[in-house]
Amino acid sequence: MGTFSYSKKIDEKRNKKLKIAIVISQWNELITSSLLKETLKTLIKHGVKESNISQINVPGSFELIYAAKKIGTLKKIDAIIVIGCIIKGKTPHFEYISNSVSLGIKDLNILLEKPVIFGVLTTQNLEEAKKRSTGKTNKGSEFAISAIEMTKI
Ligand code: DLZ
Repeated sequence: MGTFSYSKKIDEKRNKKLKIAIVISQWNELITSSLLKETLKTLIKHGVKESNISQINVPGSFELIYAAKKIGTLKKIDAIIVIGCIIKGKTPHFEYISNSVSLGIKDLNILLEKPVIFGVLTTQNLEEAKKRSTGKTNKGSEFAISAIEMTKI
């Protein structure tokens, strides 16, 4: 599994002004709510004001694309983080949804004038999803730091 470490100096003064939108899928809500919690904690720890973070819930990961596109047309948002969890099941849905979502978010990064961070877990089972959304391996912190860093470009 890949690792992520980011040790650049944190510019809290700068980050105070950032406006971040987070779009959260309600499918596998146990996982996405835990990812969201860690994302929020990390953004705030790095100086982003809670009042500058907006949250939009969508039914499933497929809907992340539309909601991110819509919020992305707002000038006052500096970065968007989409959070979802797609778990492999017995149907081919996993491939269809994960391919569509990753390509859809990639397209938004080309179309929109702001970064869209891909905070979607795609896992073989629930255990794997739990591992990536709890404790020290909670991926939410990576999503938050990626969003902050991308606003510098
Ligand atoms: C339908 C579906 C399935 C089978 N699995 C997931 C999943 O593991 N994770 C997820 O976020 N969403 C899933 N969905 C729902 C779709 O993303 C979407 O909400 C519906 O197909 C309605 O458009």
